[in-house]
Amino acid sequence: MSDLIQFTRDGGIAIITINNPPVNALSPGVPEGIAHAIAQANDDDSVQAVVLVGAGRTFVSGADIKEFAKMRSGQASGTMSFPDLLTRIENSRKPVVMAIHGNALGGGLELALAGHYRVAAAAAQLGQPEVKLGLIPGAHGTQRLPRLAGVAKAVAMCAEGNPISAAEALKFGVVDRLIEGDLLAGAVAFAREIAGKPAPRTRDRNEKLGKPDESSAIFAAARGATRKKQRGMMAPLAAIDAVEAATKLPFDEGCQFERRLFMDCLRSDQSKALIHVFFGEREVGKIPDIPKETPTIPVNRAAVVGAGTMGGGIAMVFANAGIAVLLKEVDREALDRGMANIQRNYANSVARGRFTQQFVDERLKLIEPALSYDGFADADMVIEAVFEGMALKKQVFADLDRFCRPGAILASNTSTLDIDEIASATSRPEFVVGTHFFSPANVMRLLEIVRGRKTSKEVIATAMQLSKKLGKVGVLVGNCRGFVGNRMFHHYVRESVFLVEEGATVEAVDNALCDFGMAMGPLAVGDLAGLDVGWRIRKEYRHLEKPGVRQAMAHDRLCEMGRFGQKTGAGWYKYDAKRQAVPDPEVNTLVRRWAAEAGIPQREISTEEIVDRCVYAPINEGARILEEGFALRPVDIDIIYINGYGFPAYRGGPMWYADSVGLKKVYDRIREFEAKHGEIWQPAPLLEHLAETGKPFAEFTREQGAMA
Ligand code: 3H9
Repeated sequence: MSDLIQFTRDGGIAIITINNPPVNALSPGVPEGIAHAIAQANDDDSVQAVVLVGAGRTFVSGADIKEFAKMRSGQASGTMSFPDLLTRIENSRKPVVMAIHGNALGGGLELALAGHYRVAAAAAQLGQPEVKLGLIPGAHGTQRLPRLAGVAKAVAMCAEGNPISAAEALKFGVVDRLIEGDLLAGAVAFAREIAGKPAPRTRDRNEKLGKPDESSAIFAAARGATRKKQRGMMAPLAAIDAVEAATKLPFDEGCQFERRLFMDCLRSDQSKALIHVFFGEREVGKIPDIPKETPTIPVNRAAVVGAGTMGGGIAMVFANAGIAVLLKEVDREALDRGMANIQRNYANSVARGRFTQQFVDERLKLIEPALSYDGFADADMVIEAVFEGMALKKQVFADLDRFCRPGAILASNTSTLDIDEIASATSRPEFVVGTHFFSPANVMRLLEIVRGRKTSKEVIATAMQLSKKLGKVGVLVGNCRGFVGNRMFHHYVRESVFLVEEGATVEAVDNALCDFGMAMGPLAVGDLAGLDVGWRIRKEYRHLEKPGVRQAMAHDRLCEMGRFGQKTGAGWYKYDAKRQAVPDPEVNTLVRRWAAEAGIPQREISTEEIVDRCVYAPINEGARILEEGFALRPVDIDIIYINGYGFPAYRGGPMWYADSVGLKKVYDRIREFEAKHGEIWQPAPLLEHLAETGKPFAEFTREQGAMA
């Protein structure tokens, strides 16, 4: 028996333990080891039943995702196919009880479904998350799950990819019993109960499949919801097709159908991109000069300065993670308004079923409103979220330096300002760091962690660790204007406005980018965030603009008219009382007039040009950021843009997307734009170099840079 699989006995019960840390993935050797152990149990007359369990913190979290590249090229390293193992388990003469704790995900759940019985610890999670990797269950999951859970539940689990709790799994018949206390002891006791009785094979349990016609409404509704909620993704639709096949085809034919779809998905660009994102989200947590063992500072109490939209959202993020937080404002009216916003946000979450009232009541107790710095001395970390102006921020940091205890982390939520200059207002720049949350802070997953020149490694390690606790993806960035995300986004917005000024309609620009897969069009995003925000920043930095270089102007003109976006009922679009966008022909007319005054020639603009300009402009800037060292790796940029700016994960992020288009092609197109539109399109030297040498961003490695 290999080290990956252990075979032990408890009287007449054989116990097979999978031991492949950290998550017991089905790496090469695991299926072979299980098959060998099942054969051993069947060969031994004294074995009455088998329990299969995971060692460590989990059952099995799925196929080994690192193996997929080999599988794609037909060079899988294992000697046994996983689906074949499942058939052997199902055909075992000795009944097999799957004992689940931690996660049974993907291939892990498929393994469990092939057993004759399943028992689970109360905290276990079960799911088919393959669609999140651009795949579908590839080892009979779409065929066995509906036989246990029913068609509707199986469709939801396979197409949406979200796990269910053990209690829900029990309710839907995926699990036969919940075990309190010691799982293995409970599973062995269960195995003794069922030993010697006829063991049900999941493949034979057809009662819940119903008649094909009965389920057609379920499949139609699932396809409709998928096209809306997972726009542009192919795997969820394939998953629905595969579950539908379970209702129409005999088991083995259904499995073959599933396999074909699985392989199609595995070879797709979407799956390659989503797997890149999966590993990328873990990679960004690894900072080359800050090892895992770096000590961190415990954060048990926090404080937030500023109870505006961002400050209130940040306070909620801490409260949601169970961390008590003080929320300070300068006057009673602003504080009350901030607390009322928080209460309204929580009430909406209860109404939408995201949180229970009890959860919300407990969270609200953790947020303590404050009008002074009293109590700040007890905070382990303070996040400043005041108005975006350097003078004010420096004043706040000077105050924090006086009121906070030595060793407390002082963080700024600035989205553009120089973190070193902010830190210079304190006597402890090594404890100052940028924590750039994205709006709405309690929803958006991204947290840009800005490394100042003097920020200590302990403070960075703490911020990275804390981001996980807060449910965020923390990405370390260097201290440049706009950091990584906003620095790139600036180029994206600029192009979208230029395109409108050159003759594209507002709707044409937004639709083109939505069709590309962006969560929203750039102009609609401007309306949501408030056009005045960028306007104010542009005014602050006007002195840095290079004379003679074209600047986008239409959004500033709209602001001059008081059209700030959703909050004023009009921006690029008009908004009704429910903040639904309605196209406003007047805007297109106004822009035509402003363009004529500015002498900008008007023309027909293709969808292709809209997408290329809006996507390649931030990619070009991303290349500069990478070369200058303000992002550690291309994947850091991808994770930022996906989680903070709505870039479609199934395209892998902007840098991955550029690689998939081919950097030479991207470079040539940028050169075309440069010839037409001038120096703002000058290719980044790194892009030029890679295009000329035929290399992708993915092969870029840094020897030095701003954060090295
Ligand atoms: C599938 O099963 C297809 C089937 O239908 C069969 C087809 C034939 N493989 O996330 P963490 C690594 S598709 C390889 O930080 P957590 C991860 O990269 C698969 N590696 O821990 C990390 O490595 P490192 C369906 C994996 O506690 C380390 O383990 N399954 C895998 O926050 C720790 O991971 C899924 O999609 C894997 N399957 O979260 C589940 N999983 O330390 C994917 C993890 O070097 N996994 N690693 O950075 C997860 O969702 C989370 O990892 C999990 C644990 C919730 C399990």
